[in-house]
Amino acid sequence: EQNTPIVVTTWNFVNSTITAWNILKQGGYSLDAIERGTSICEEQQCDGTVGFGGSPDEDGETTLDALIMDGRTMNVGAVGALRRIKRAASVARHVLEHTKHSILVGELATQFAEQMGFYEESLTTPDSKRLWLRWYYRNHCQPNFWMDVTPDPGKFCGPYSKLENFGHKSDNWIPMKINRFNHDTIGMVAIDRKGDVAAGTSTNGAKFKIPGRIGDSPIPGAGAYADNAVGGATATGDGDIMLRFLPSFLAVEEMRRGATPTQAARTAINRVATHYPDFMGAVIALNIDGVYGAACHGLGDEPFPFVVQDITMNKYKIETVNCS
Ligand code: SD4
Repeated sequence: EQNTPIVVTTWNFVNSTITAWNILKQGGYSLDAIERGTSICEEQQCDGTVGFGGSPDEDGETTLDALIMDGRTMNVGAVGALRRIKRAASVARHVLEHTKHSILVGELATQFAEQMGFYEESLTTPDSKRLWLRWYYRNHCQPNFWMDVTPDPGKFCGPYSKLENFGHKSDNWIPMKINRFNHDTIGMVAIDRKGDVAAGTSTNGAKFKIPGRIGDSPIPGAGAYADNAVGGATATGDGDIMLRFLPSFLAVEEMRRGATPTQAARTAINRVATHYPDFMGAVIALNIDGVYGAACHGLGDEPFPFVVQDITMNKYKIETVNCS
């Protein structure tokens, strides 16, 4: 008995799962489920770590990484460090559908998106500006500046003139999220009624990255991978480290060799941990029978949550896996 259609999503991105599920349950295509599911996260700025207005780079700009992979055709579309376009997942889909290429990056990916009819808009929000300002002054000024010093333009070491909306504790200071990663990518794997597997990711990457940095999320085999013959996988976590091991590809290959999804995800995570015991990350794997599993590392006592909905469930289910 197969549990397909099915969709699995990293973290607790419930709305994305519901959106994808609604497509799958009506007999829709897995690639559409992935595109729409990841897009809703971008629109709703899931957790501040997907879409516009999150993870500013060192210059304060938000850029987006996204990937979509079709396990039926083994076609891939991705964008890295996409600037000034909110809908990264859809741009990735356009790379897949309308080009013979796989990955477009930076300003030139923006140009492509515009040619495809997407419009430019700023990805900066008051929140992302405040985040950046806090980081900037912590790193460039007195260490405890944010805690106890009232801003005094004369004393600044940075470009105070840029600081309209300056977010000091006394007005609209927001605490930085310190648990978990400083970034939570959405990664999804879906199988539709026909048995077509698709996978994808979307993220605004790592906070305060060097401009130009892309993570694992837009890299096929790293952020996600799909193959109709086997299943799919997706990864989240310390992208700079994880992409060196192509954990999503590894998980799919492990399943191809007969591993269960849980074992496959564990093998992929362990491969990274062997070399980088302090890394933080998680992998979800799903096989073509609709069996899924996950593994994580470095989240401390916190379990890793992921969301599932398949044909046997009336409602999505949030599952968790312990990291040790
Ligand atoms: C990155 N892997 O850009 C992404 C971020 C992430 O959970 O997955 N966070 O490194």
